[in-house]
Amino acid sequence: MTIFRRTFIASALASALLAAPFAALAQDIKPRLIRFGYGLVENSNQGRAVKFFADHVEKASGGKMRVRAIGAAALGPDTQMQQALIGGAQEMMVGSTATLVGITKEMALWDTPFLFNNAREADAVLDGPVGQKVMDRLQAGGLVGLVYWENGFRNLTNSKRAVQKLEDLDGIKLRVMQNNVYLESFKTLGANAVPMPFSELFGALETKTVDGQENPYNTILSSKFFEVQKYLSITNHVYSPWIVTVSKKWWDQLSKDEQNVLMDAARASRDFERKDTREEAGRALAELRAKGMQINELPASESARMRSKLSAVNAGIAANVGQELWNETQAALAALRK
Ligand code: TK8
Repeated sequence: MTIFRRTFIASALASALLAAPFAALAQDIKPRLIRFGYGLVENSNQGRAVKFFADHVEKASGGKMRVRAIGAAALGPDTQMQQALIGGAQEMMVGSTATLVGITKEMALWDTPFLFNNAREADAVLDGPVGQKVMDRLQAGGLVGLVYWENGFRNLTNSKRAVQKLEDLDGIKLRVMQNNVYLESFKTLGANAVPMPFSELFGALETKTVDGQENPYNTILSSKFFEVQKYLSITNHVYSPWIVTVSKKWWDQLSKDEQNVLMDAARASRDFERKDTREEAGRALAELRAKGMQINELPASESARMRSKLSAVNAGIAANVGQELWNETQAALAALRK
């Protein structure tokens, strides 16, 4: 027998011995199922980005990790999904940072009116050390934050009248996210602010339980708010991020490789989502006009009044998130504006 043959037999024997238990094992290893919940409809910037993430994960893991994307708040509104993640009953979600303040008070930083002047500033701060610091605080609450996506600059819609000046908001019943900064901000502006989960919003607008709401153009379009709202007033009063989160309970059970697959896919989805969202926002306004919405831009003088009135909430936010974090954010912005 040649050396070659002997080695061949030995290795064939070894594989035969190994193959039996391995085959049994392979059958036991079902793909890891990731239930990924979100609030908007499938045909939205949020839905498209979740789909992108899902495809990326399946490809990168060779099918060993599967993402089941569940949109339209079918797993419940943001706050309910957050609790499911913390308890380990759901693996992932994407939602507004604003609804996370009950878990991580520092998230209120992103609710600061007029914090960012443009998307470049938002990307730099959210993806930089300040954004990371705020995201890391989620871990103490049982969540792992992966990346920020763009929800976008928010604008006002309502069924009563065009908002041309601050006084036009008087008495308008305006749905806001379940978040104190939003509540205070719109009370300060004279509206009758009503906190409500996003999943109830369309119905509330339709039945006139509320007169208006505020969200980026993309959402006004994808959620068909144009069907129940006549006026759109361009205010850009705050930049709103979304954040992709994972159940920490579940994350801690993953291998380093599996965690890396999710992190890489999250980063790729962030780039995809921001590009897609910005492209859509660019044409959404024209589409909303074509759908019959009456659109007005707030005159510069009123915009300035709005800004100065809203600055009254800043001290409260700084105290709440911590003066040090507030100062760090302002310093980062000052550096970007130099
Ligand atoms: C979608 C929400 C939405 C947010 C809101 O689940 O609640 O108004 O802007 O994007 O997170």
